[in-house]
Amino acid sequence: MKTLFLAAAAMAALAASPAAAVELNFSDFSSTAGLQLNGDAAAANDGTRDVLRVTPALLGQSGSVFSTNAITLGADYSFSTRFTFNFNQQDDAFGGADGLVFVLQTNANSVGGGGGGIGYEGIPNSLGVEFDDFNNGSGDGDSGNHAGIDFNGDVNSAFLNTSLPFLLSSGSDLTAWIDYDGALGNLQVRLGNSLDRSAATLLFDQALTLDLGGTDAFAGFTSGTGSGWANHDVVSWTFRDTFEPVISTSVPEPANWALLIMGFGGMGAALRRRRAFAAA
Ligand SMILES: [Ca+2]
Ligand SMILES: [Ca+2]
Repeated sequence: MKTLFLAAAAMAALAASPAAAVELNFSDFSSTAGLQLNGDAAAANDGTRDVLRVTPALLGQSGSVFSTNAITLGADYSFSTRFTFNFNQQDDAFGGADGLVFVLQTNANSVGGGGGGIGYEGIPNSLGVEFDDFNNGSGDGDSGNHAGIDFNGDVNSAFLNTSLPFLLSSGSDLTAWIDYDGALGNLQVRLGNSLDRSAATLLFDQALTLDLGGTDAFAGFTSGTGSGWANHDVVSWTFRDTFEPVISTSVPEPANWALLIMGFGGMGAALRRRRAFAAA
């Protein structure tokens, strides 16, 4: 009975939370249905996982991936996204280049260029949030390990964070959360080494009013390599057309309720064990 009550409470909590009208959700990229892959971008297997390789570890590559269809955002452009990424197989001379950019733009599902521009340079009517592991000079804050908020295809970032808590080119998975609350006019970017948003580091908490010149937007990623290179892999990705930060690993499917209920049961058992331990 207690288990049933907890499950009912969890369902009520889910029903009360705001629902995105459009949600792209890729737990992996065994299928890229719904995505337009451009240039050197391709689905790939990294040895254990099916990933979205926006650029491969080769000289002078450029790639982009966008939602095939435009996503109609609200007038205030609110959105939330989370993605896990991995830069690997860096070149020996430069230790990897040039990085990955999350891009929201209103042009087409096929835009994007290469090199130091990280595939983002020259895309008008766009927001780019870049994770850049190659120092191209002052526009990069003279940093080879930084994040930036970019507008309209300009890789000289409007806002920079050169104190990242992790090395982008370490070869380990990192997860980014980008949440734009258009009603408040506030963009937050987080970076963590797990799927726990609450444990991630807040890189940007930036007041800004987004204007993409239209509300039918394509969401996706760009990347580029030059004389230095790496595989720039997106491992998983969720995008929502509302401000609705991705907190949990996923919203449970009906088939997973049994597992969830077992989980609640397990939690109760753990609590009981803890109480017993504390009392001892
Ligand atoms: Ca750079
Ligand atoms: Ca940069």
